[in-house]
Amino acid sequence: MQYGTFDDAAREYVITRPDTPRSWSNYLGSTEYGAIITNNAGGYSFYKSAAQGRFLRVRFNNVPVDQPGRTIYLRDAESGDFWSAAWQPVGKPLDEYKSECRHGTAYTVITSEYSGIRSETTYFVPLGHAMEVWRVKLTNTGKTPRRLGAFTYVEYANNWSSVNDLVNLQYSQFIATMGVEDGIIDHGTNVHIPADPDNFENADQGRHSFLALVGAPIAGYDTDRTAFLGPYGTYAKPHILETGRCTNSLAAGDNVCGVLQAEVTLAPGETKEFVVLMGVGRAGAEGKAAAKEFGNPARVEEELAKLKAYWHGRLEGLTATTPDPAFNSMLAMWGPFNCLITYAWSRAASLIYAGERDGLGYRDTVQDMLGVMHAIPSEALKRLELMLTGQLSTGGCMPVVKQFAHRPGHESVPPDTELRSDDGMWLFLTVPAYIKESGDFAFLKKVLPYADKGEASVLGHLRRAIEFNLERCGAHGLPCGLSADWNDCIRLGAKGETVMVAFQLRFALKTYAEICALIGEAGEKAWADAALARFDPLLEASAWDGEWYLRGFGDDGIKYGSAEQKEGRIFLNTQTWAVLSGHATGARAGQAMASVEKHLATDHGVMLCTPPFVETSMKVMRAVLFVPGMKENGSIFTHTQGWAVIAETMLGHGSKAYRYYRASMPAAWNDRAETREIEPYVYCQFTNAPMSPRAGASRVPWLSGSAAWAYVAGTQYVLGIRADWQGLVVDPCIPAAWKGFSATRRFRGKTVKIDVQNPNGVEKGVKSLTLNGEVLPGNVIPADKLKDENAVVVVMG
Ligand code: IFM
Repeated sequence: MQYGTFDDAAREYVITRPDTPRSWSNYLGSTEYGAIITNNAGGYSFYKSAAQGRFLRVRFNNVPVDQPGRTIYLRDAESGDFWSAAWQPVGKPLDEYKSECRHGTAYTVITSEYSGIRSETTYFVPLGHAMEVWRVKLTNTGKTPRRLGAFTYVEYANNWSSVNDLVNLQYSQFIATMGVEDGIIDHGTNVHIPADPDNFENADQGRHSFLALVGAPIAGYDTDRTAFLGPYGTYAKPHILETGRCTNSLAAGDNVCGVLQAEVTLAPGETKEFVVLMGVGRAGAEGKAAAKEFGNPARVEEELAKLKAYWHGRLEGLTATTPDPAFNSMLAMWGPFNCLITYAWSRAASLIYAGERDGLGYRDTVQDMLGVMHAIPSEALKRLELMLTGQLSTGGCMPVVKQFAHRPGHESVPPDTELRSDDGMWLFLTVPAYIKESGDFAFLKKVLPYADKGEASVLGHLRRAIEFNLERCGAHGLPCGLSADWNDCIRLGAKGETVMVAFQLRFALKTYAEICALIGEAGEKAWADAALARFDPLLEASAWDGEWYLRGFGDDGIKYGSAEQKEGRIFLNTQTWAVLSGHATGARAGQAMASVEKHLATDHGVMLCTPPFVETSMKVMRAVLFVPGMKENGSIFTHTQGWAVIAETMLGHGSKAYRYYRASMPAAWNDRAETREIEPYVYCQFTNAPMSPRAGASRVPWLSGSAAWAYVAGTQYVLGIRADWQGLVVDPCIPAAWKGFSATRRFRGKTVKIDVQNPNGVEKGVKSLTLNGEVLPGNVIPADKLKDENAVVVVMG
């Protein structure tokens, strides 16, 4: 079943049926002012942090999940009939009510047609502003004049701590104070204590937000939720919509809302527009200034155009057209947009991440940067530096770097048992990704503090990360798992060993040696080479199970991910990372990946492990906590799909790699959206595996490691366009049936247009590469040969 279509030219997803299986959301704003909006205008808004800067309430896991939101109620003054400008919350019958939602690049447009009135509401956050704009256009499509009431409804969080707002009611119900100044609503919390704008995390400060409506006469307001909804009213049937007139209630304590009532008269065929402005600050100051600035429709239009240009620019690091329209839709917008949003909000704000967590998880954040490096290398550099200062002088990493409170050089060191064995290993992907993208080798010499004490060059940080794991090995000489490796549900502790991190460590040593060779650090290279020479035989001796690689060893010697076991006999990650790390090559790599196909591949992608855990003790294998086939207990964990795809491309299997890629690609499920249930335009944390009663249903959309790895796998390994130390590599690995594809890549300030031809239907291999008419050897385009505009022709064969 299909609920919408991709409009690639506009970079929008167009939802034509509002009754989607779940609320399908989009992100507005920036890390200064964030907002989540759904296809029915549900969602919430926050200043800097969904956890500590919440001022618009959503009641998580509500029915439906996105309410309350940003509602505009419309009411016919003659008949008293009322509806909402998005299908919900009023929910008129769909044979009388038509709607369309266009989710775009940080804006959403919702149109409706009901009873001869067309509405179009555009929601966005102007660049550089801590406020959102709702531009509302109303058109009378009928033959008689109409008198309408338009009512905004937002429900405020009483406390800017989202948890306090929803849970600590004995406090938060008694701290809100509402006011109205010049027709602008002022929502105040703790208003008798001073603001402390330089100390964002100080919860004890007075704060305000405003709500204004400009462009139509205001007939009244309500700020008391009970006055508006009525004690037994609902969002679908508010008391005031039945009476037709606001009561000008000024709430103090209890629950507070923002209702502004505007009167709009429309002649047949006439269109009128007004603008609603909601943002951070006082009604009398920031509210008034916003109303003055945005009272003019041309100004609103100009800001919207600026916003689109800004985001489209961010998406243009790479554009491509392939024979697969679904892949094209992901490449045109949703793949890179998903990466940029995940990079911005980490795991802090969605309809699932409900604002209880803040801060940047180490491993997630370092991986998220991989998906945006080609688009925003200088921004990503700042984040990378922050994360390097989250590394401890022991080489381990703070599990979470608190971006509002992080104090490099002064953090206390958590015990080893709270550290993750993999955290520092991700730096060996992201530091090279930055240098390859920018050519900035000097970064390796930049000195940055450790989180607790001392400092080192970036190269020194990398060495320390390797040493951390080399110094913490178990009985087989492999790294200890500590509180988790990539898998949060595998707790191998200070003695049990992780084969996944063993492969990552191998990758780290190889990469470190490569970097040192490039910058002439011969001694360091020799150190890494020697460690690698000792490490490979250890892996060979202990990690191979016969047909695939083990997952790890418990401190009691139990082998996880072994054919000897009844549950969790084979895991995906150690097969893919054996190949990615360069440890498994040739027949051995082929055998490991053949086992993946035989035991783990499904129509939705490759399962994390099988069979799922039911009886295994949870001491180490905490996946047993989950329903079989969900999350770490054997689901199709989307984050890991990219690694399977990359491994297959490294083996030259273009058709199989793309089969895996497409299986978990959201757009490929657009015409079967009822199976996946979530947004068909974004990645998710996992899809239920066949053994789950919810097989095929996907969960935790938007924010996960999946976005970055899917983007890296699709663009850098399927299309094969990736930055390298000295230039841009073009090394496609595609389905034999593809006759070619074209792409444009921005690289170190230059534009490179690439035309890939595959006349003989091969899956991998570059026969010739021509740059601006000059035939070059191999598949690397040297950076120093690039002009401002370049034409590259690659013939596969
Ligand atoms: O790797 C983790 C990630 O850090 C958070 N979500 C789950 C993944 C697998 O456990």
